Amino acid sequence: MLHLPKDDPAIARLIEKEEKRIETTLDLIAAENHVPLSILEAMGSILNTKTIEGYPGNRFHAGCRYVDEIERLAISRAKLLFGAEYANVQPHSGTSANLAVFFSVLELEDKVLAMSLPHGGHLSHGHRASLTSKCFTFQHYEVDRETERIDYESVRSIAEEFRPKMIVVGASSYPRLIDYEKMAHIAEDISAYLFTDMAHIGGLVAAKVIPSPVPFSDFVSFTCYKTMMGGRGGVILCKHRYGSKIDRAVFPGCQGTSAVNLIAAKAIIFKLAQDPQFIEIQKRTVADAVSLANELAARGYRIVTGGTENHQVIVDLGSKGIIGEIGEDTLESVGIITNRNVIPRDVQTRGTVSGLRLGTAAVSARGMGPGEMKEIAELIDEALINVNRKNVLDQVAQEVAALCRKFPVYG
Ligand code: DSN
Repeated sequence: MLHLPKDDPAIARLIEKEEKRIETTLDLIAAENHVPLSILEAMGSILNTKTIEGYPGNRFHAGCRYVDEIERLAISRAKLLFGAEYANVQPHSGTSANLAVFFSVLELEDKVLAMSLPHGGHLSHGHRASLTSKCFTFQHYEVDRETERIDYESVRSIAEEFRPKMIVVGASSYPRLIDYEKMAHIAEDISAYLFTDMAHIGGLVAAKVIPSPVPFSDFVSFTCYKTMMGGRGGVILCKHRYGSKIDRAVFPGCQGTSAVNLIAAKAIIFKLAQDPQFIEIQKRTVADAVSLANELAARGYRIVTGGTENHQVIVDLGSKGIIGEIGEDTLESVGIITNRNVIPRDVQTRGTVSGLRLGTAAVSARGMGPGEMKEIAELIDEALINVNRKNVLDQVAQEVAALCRKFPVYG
């Protein structure tokens, strides 16, 4: 930073502290990742200047010659990477993308079926706190009580009775693969649109490490900063026949100008995602999650659904008599960054959060593998069984810092 320390020393100092925090802690937040430096360069570049209402070749402000090329590149690379017919790269976020999908083909109060939030769904899938629930009539499906996995027969029977105009599939806290083909059949049989929110798993899908929802869905949304390893912002993929509706729903429907610096970052990660190094990281992300789940299970932690097939490991801390908040705070105190998460069984004991959601995307991007997952599970366990023993927590913190030093984020 050349100029910020002079213009605003307070913010400059806080950025330096945040950089140090990132380097010296283990990021196990399932919705975060460490991005290539080229992404940071693009996001902080001169591209911040341009206002771009409209779409390439049809803007409301002059001077868009180069940014049109950038947006066209982002669109064509997104389509190529995911095998999609149409892409809109302007959404500011995953929730903005989801709003645009809803408003593209639904009328106010239309019926939508989506996954319940405590069972893994997302706020923007019709949670009562979200604008989406005020605009549309949502019903939610849940996971099976025993297996904690989607029960497709139950989804079918709710769908046949409720007759939604759209079915939403995809989750922010669900460690299992989803059978998109089955969901597509359910949607098709009641003439509903199928909309997949793959925000969390976009990078794994891009690398073909897990199955893609794109061939089976009318609409797919995702964000670029989770497994995708890119900058901020969302993307919508859809069948060609919905393209103009999606474009109108994004701009002018839900947004004004988009952010060219973020669109450039999206274009960059869609290029880098074709490199063997990206694919290797995505493979390692899933392998690391499986190792971490196994190592924690071996130490007596109940893993929601019994394991994982993506980057997430959802731990039921109730199996150790700990509430999620204590787990999150204790781990943060030793430099392991996680988030407490409501899990399906919490629905029976309202107000309790007994889950801890872990994600391996960032530690795998840092180069860590199965040996480190064993070490991380040991460190998590050591901290959580000693929540009130400061001397033990101090020792664990030192070991976390040593592990981080061996795997620098930016060297
Ligand atoms: N959707 C939120 C999460 O999963 O944590 C943030 O992206």
